[in-house]
Parts: sequence; structure tokens; C-alpha cells
Amino acid sequence: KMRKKIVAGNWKMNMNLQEGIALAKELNETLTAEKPNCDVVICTPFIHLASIAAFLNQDVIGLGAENCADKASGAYTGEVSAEMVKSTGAQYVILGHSERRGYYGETPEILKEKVLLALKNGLKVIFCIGESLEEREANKQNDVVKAELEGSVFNLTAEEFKNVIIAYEPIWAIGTGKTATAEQAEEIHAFIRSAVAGKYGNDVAEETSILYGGSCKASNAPELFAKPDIDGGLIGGASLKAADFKGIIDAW
Ligand code: 3PY
Repeated sequence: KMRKKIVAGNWKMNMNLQEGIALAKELNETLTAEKPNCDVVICTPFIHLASIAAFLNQDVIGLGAENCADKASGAYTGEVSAEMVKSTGAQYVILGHSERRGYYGETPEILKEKVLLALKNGLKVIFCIGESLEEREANKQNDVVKAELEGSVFNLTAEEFKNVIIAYEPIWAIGTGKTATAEQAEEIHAFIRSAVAGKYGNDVAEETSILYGGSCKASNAPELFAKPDIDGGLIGGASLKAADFKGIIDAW
């Protein structure tokens, strides 16, 4: 595969500051000693970013946030802007995770603003898409992921889109222990790549990394990563222990 292979951790709302620093230090030491065969990223709660950025060897492990605001700055109590994220030393941001869409009412329109602000501030965006169980049972998964791309990222120029990494996460496989089979995942990853090619052409599509997320772990990662259109993983629970996360990185 010519495009970037990526294993990204999504810590979600786990790890207090001391625990987060300890985990990042352990990963930093392990991966600095033994360089991985892929890009590795950890996406952590906002409040950990600056402390982790202070020691993280970002040649080996990239750092990212899990969200950012849909406004640039101002009277938005409790929000954290893309510019603030960037100023901590972070390079990535996850946007559009199904938990944000589902629990916090993030619409395609809101996500479109977040993506634009993230890119404008020099962050790479890990943009999540994926269908619910109901939508899959109705065989609507392709329409759903295409609409999610059209709603929030297909407005970008090809140049801007180069800083977008797509994460396909079937909602029915997130935190449920259920994983899409490697065949199911490959089928929709290939569809997503064809949608990107339809919008931006084959060259851009071939360079776009499409990650699989949803109960991805060391035991199923090799089979998933062996598929031609699966370029890595966005890892939830299995990113919270250095050994588990390393096990997935080693699948490359
Ligand atoms: C999962 O692995 O369950 C995720 O949601 C990763 O983002």
C-alpha cells in the first residue's frame, strides 16, 4: 500500500491526567526503542494534550484531540477551539465520532464547520463515518457513509482533503465487542474509496487512508489490515493499555 498506514488510539473519556501521562510515557519509550511500521497517533482528552506534548516523541507518535469547537473563538463557555488544540502541540483531531453525533447532537453542518476550522489551523482530521445496525439491516450502509462524506468533507478542495483521514466505524461494532468481518469491512472501505475517487479522482483516493474502527484489537487486526482498502485502525478500548495497543501496531 502506498498510502499511510495508521494506528490511532481514541482514549475517549478515560484516564485522569496522571494515568494518561503514564500511558503516553510507556508508549513513547516502547515505540522509540522499536520503531513501528506504521504511523501511530494517540487522541486524548483535551486537558492532557499540553502535558503529553511536552515529552512525546512526535516523530514516532502523533498527538491528537477527540473533538474541537465549531466556532473559532469567543463567548462559547466550555468549548475548546481548533487553534487551542494546535497550540498545545497536537497535530490531529478526531471529528464526527458516532458518540459525538449521537450523544451531543453533532449534525453534518456542525461537523463541516469543525472540519474547516481544524484544517485552517493546521490539524489533520480523522473523520468518522459509519452506519447503525438498523441501517445495515436495511442494507443502507453505503448511502449512509456517502451522505456523511457529502455532508461534511466533500465541500473541501482536493488539496484540503489530503489532510483528512477517514475512519469507518460501524456503530453496531463500537464498544459492543462485535466486529465487522474483515470481508464486510473491506467491502465498505472499497466503496468509500470509490466515493472519494468519484469526488476527487483516483490519485487522491489512492492516497487517502481509510481506518477501520469498532472493537478492533490485536486478535482481529492482522486479518483486517491485510485487506487492500483497510489502512489501519481507530482503536477505542484496546488503546488504553500499552501492551494491547502495541499488539495492534505490531499487526502491520
Ligand atoms: C471503538 O473502537 O470502539 C471506537 O469507537 C474507536 O473510536
